[in-house]
Amino acid sequence: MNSAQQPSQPQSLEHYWMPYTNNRAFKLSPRMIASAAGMYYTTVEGKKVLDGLATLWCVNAGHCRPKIVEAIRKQAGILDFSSSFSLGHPLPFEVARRISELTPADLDHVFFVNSGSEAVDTALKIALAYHRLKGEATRTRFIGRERGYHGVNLAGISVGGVPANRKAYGLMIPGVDHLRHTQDLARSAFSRGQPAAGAEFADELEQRIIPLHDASNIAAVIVEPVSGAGGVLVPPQGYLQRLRQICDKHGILLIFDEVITGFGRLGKPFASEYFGVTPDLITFAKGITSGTVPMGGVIVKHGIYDTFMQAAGNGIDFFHGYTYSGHPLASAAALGTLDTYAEEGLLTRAQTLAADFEDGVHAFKGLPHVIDCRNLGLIGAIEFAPRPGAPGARAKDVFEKCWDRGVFVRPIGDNIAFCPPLIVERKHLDEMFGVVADVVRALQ
Ligand code: PXG
Ligand code: PLP
Repeated sequence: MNSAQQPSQPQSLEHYWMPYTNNRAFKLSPRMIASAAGMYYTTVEGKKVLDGLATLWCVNAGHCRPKIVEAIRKQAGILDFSSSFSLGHPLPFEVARRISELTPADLDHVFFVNSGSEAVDTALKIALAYHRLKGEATRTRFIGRERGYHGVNLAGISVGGVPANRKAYGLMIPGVDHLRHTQDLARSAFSRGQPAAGAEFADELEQRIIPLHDASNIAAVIVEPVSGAGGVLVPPQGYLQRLRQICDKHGILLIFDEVITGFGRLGKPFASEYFGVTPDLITFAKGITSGTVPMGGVIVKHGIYDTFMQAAGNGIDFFHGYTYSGHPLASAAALGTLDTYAEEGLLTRAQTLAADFEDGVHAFKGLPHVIDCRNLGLIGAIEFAPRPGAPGARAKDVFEKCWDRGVFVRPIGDNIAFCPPLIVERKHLDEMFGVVADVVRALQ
């Protein structure tokens, strides 16, 4: 087969080691996508499937949108690749400028990478180097949070808090502590939007972690404003504000990992604006190209960028970068995506649908085995009591039956997550929640 031939079915499933997949099960019974448009996939068998998770929380503009497709197509014939290591080409400069227009005031410099995982490791390295440049080289510890997901690189899983992603990897990076997660079923199950109780979970930073390690040894706290892959946990009211205050008081950088929440998920370009809490660094990926070409990045405050510039003398200011940082195809895809978001108002569109979405998520209350419903903007989840002796089995059953009925949603432990493309319409929400509810009503 040559690259011009599109396979309808591959000749062999053997050689591709699929990521985050039960390869044996998949290869016995593959779910194979042939194409996609707007809100729907088409499988190789010709079945349409509604994309209820923006694929992996990333296809915010919907699939195969004309402006994005055209931008990539055109760029491939103009400049296929040129490095950003001491050379340049115009596109990533423009992408960075456009991003800085969307961020809170002085978050105005962007370092490009190719994924969320690389964004996280880059942000942590910036934090270390920054403190060192400021004469505070003892600030080397990081504070993550239980159930946090910060990608799969060694630093990311170290600050991350999803046990399955950590247990096989030994020591990872040292010097990491974790805040407790913010889920509190006893007080806050079935909260609509942000739970009223739980701001005090942030006090653990000041009451346990800082006294234990001393602030002078802590570089940064990294959290997702709304945790996604850890099960969609919405922060309690006042919690993020409290984290910000404590970090400020103790000279600790605050990193918001906005790989999922960035680019419109909550009805603002970034969750930082939605919550009115400004971190020192923001990591992003996914939505910057609506999933079309890999790209991610770190947005830093002016003062952080300046510190590097002033300290560098005549040399390189940051000994870090990926071959494909600022790749022309990714940058073109980003510009096509940002144009699409702007023309269609997608970065604020979640606001107009959030109430319907919330009603849809909370309509699961009272259905068999449902112990929690959570939502904010256009992200949400329902949680089942675990089937005795088989944790995760209920969500997996729901996922499989929904797929068979033409709706894609994601099982995470005993949760089903919803995160539709931002072009979603009321009729798609009805279809998605309708099919999932039918399946849940019959759930054992
Ligand atoms: N940070 C956050 C908050 C993420 O959600 C990453 C970093 C890593 O991004 P990359 O591009 O390296 O995958 C993510 C990615 C899941 C799932 O299980 C979630 C993600 C990726 C893949 C699967 O729901 N989030
Ligand atoms: N490994 C080797 C041998 C390399 O030469 C490079 C880059 O030059 C890398 C890894 C890192 O690759 P990337 O820059 O795509 O992350």
